[in-house]
Amino acid sequence: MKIAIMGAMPEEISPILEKLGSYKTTQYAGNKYYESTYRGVDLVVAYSKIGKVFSTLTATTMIEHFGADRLLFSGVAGAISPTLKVGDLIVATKLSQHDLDITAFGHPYGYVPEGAVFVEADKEMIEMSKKVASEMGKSVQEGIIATGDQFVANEERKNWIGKTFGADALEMEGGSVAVVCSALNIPFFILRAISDAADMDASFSFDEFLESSAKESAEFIMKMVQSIIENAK
Ligand code: 3QA
Repeated sequence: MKIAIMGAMPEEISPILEKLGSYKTTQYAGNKYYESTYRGVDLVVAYSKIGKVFSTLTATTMIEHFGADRLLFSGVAGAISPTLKVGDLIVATKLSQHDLDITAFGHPYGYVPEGAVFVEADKEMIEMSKKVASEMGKSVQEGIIATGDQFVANEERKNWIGKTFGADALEMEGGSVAVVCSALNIPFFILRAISDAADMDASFSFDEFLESSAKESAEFIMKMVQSIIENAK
């Protein structure tokens, strides 16, 4: 077993690296990859840089180059659902690309031929996250995450994404990581802690809460990793 843990920004993985303590660093394709063992299991950790393209590269690299056989994403997101507040955790049930648009040909938003509007995350790990949450005394919402190459700081755009995809939160990497993992048959789990509400105050809220929310997410991800390892024994 080799578990990949990825984020998009340094802030999203630094709490994980701190927890690991020691690791081996490898430079590959313009990113740094950190390899370590945790409770006897191999891990590879990295941040991709922001957006769908960089996250695609990193997810693919973790699987194809480093040999990861499952992938967990930890990071922050903008809330769409009014029930999600700063610091709250959301587990993605399925993900879509909100900026993928060939609707001129009569296709729905987020769809291209031979693709799918939604990619579903691994059901076992979602199930497991409920147990982990209750053990931690935390509440975790499940929901749909929409991904696109935009930092959304606009109520109208956010509402459109919510309505069009039934999405509860939005970010810039989950949908592309989902496509990679699904194509390569790698079970994946995408967790985000809310940093902002994707509205006109989003950039200020993001700056204020990136670190604390990223930490919330990372802490939960490490408990998930522990649980995965326990389960495999
Ligand atoms: C935003 C990060 C990107 O990796 C996606 C955060 C939180 N709130 C969001 C929102 N819209 C879209 N995505 C998000 N992540 C990068 S821009 C800031 C870069 O600062 C999730 C996310 N409202 C760099 C300093 O100049």
